Amino acid sequence: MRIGITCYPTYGGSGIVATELGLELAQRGHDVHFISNANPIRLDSSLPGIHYHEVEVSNYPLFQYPPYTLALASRMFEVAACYKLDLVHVHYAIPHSIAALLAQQMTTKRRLPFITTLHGTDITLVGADRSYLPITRFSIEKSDGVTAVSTYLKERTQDVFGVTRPLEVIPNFVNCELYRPCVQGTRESAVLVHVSNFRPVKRVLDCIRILKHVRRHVPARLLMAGDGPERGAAEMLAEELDIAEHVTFLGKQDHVERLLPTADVLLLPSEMESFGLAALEAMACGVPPVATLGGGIGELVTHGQDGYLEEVGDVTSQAQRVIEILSDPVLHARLAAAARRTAETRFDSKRIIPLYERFYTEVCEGVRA
Ligand code: GMT
Repeated sequence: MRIGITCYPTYGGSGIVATELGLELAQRGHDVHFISNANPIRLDSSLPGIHYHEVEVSNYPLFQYPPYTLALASRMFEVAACYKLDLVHVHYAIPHSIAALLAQQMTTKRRLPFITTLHGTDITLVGADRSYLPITRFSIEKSDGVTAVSTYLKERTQDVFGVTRPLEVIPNFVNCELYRPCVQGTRESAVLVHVSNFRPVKRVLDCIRILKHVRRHVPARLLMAGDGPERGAAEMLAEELDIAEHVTFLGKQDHVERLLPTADVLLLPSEMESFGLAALEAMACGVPPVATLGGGIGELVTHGQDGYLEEVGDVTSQAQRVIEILSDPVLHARLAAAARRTAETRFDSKRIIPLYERFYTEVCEGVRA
């Protein structure tokens, strides 16, 4: 098939999922055209079957806000026409879904179906903002197919927007050949890792507080991978709690598959995760997550079996779980093996990509609406 993919090209779960999906589809013989305002991170557009089309947004002084959605719709329309795309698949509803709807309406000579994949904050935060709610609901209703990355997100979408149209759950995936455990050498201290875009919803300050608790019982250090608005506050807190020398802020990382296997535990203390891709990537590397209850993460992590889930904000309980894991090598090995097994048996890209392929075929045949 010839597939157009639009996503946010920056660091963030939806862009990563879209990019990995495109790369996997290209490997399976599809022709994949990324349409975005920058080359998505993790995308090597020189690979066979991968194409990248940049969206230029003119910044005419009259425009207080450059009309990106219109530029994107125009580019989608052009790419769809020139490369005879069979469908357009947009990741993150706002504003990509509306741009795809415009491109579809501009394509008058044939049918150009589009699929919207809902990722999380497009529904839970941004989509539920009064100013975006009607247009997000409209674009969901007008999509030829809609997928959500968890059952939780599907149900939130139904509740928040009152949509009755079918929503398909296709969970996120991980390439278990790329993300895999590595043999640990002996170390002086245990390694905790956190990977995110450091937005308030991630509660990165809790990672620092957890480390403070943990270090009262076990020597440990914390690797903070990523960047974003809360990084400065996290750096300050590490100083205030007198543990700055045990926290390393790595900034944005292009190869988390090399970083994750070096850790013992992943911290994911988020306010809410519709799925929790960072947890899945860690699990594939045999790194058990200590994460928070609520959202869709319970569809991935089974408490006590392949990781732990505690209440949001309860840093004492989260730290206690970390201490348990780090103090008991047998427990750690059991959780690590189970985490890897979960990734392999339920979320490996080999299992999930065919679900997208089948969905594409059904949408193109008009079976889904
Ligand atoms: O809000 C973010 O953290 C970024 C966001 C995105 O769309 O880039 O992440 C969401 O999508 C990921 C991929 O599907 C999910 O794994 C994350 O759980 C989800 N984030 C939230 O729900 C907060």
